[in-house]
Parts: sequence; structure tokens; C-alpha cells
Amino acid sequence: MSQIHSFNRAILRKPGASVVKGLRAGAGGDPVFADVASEHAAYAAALADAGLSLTVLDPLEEYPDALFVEDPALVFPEAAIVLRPGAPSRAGEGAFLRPTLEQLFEQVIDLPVGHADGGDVLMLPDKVLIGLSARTDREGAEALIAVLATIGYRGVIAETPREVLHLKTASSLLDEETVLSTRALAATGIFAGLRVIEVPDGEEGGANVLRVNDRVLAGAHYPRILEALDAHGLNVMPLENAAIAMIDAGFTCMSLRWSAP
Ligand code: CIR
Repeated sequence: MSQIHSFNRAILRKPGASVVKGLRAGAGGDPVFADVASEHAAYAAALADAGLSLTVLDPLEEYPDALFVEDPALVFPEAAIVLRPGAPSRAGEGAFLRPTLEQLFEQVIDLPVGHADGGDVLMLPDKVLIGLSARTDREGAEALIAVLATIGYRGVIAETPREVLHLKTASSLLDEETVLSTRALAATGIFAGLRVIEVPDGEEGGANVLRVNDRVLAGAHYPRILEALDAHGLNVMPLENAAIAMIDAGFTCMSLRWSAP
């Protein structure tokens, strides 16, 4: 099994009723709370079924986007990093994750300056790619590179097309050699040396999938992506995500995953 995707622990946060006011780039309507809650519950069940032991935190009503725990923090077996999310309404989320991270990790490090969202951080076998976006600025990315170096990881800044929310909105690592990427992101050359499976035209919204242990969680409404993942030999678990997609969410952003010793 791919080591980079071997996980046995995850942190999630249940959505609160305020999630219907979550941030979104477009002018779409609000999702229905019950639909977000049931998609989130199915996602949690899928992670548990993949063999992960879950820490599920209570909703934070004052932070509509707080269920997207991957944006205010990064986790590695060695340490957790509390980030500084770039959206002002999300800036306080890290402080609410910190006590849990302190219980579960030997070391918790704060990003000192700038802004960086975990959604812009893509773990590759030989480096950690940090995409610049409306949420992650160069100051934050450079500070993150310095923090990563203290725990033995090499961070590299990637210039990404500006129309996507996060680097991982448009790409996902599938195994040690392969990424799924939108055509526009792949064209930047940031995945040189890796095999790239390009997202079929019209299915760009499904580029964020989550490889976890022996399977990959992917949006149920992207038949050609599902087909491509299957053709690549992956064990594909389609999940409903129409409601969370209304607030620009994918599968990687709803959990922090790591391999605890
Ligand atoms: C936001 O705009 O921050 C949330 N509505 C969605 C965050 C999704 N996170 C991610 O892709 N890493």
C-alpha cells in the first residue's frame, strides 16, 4: 500500500447549523443543513470503514466553515502545525483546534506570520507543495517552508491558476507516482516527474478526491473521474457531496489525517 496514504487517525469537526452560511466563491444559494450533516456523517463513516480511528469535535457555530479542519492546521506523524487561514472569517479557527492537537501530538507549532490554508498544501512523496492563492500568501508560504524544515520536510512554493480556491481544489495525489489534476493546473508544470491523470473537461469540480489507505473517496457526480480512477486500478468509493460542494468543499478538507506510531 502507498505509504504516503497510510493513515490510522483523523480529526473531524461536525458541521453546525451556521454551515449554510459558509463561504463560497460564486453566488450560489445556501445548502440545506440536513444534507450537509448527512454528507458529513457518510464521509466520517467512510473514513472509519477505511480503518481510521476518529476524533470528532463538536460544531463551532460562530465559525460556519469550521468543519473544514484541514485549512487551519496541518498534521504529520512528528508534529502538528497551526496555520493562519487567509479568510478573515476563519482566522480564529486554529485556536479551537489547538487543544485537541496538543493532546494528540508531541509537538504543536504555530505558523508565525502571513496566511496559509491547509487546502493549499499538497503532500507529495519528495516534497510538500504550497500553492499561492487568495488564501495563502507568499509570506505565509515562506514561513511554512521554514516551519516544515524544522520537522524534516521540504516545502516548495507553486504558482497556481488563480481561478481555483485552493491548490487541492484542482489536484489530488493518488499514489506515490500519480496525481489527478485539472488540465489548467497540470499545464503549469508543477507535477513534473509524476504521472498526471487529467480531469476530463466539464468535471473540474470533482478534482479533489481523497486517497486513504486502500481506497479513494470521490464525488459521486463525476462519472468520468470515477471511471479514470477505476481504470488506474484504484478502489473507488463514490460519495454524495452536492451540498458541501455548494460551499466549495471537497473531501480532503473535512479531516486531518495522519499515521500515529
Ligand atoms: C471556504 O471557502 O473556506 C470553505 N467554504 C470551503 C473550504 C474548503 N477547503 C478546502 O478545499 N481545503
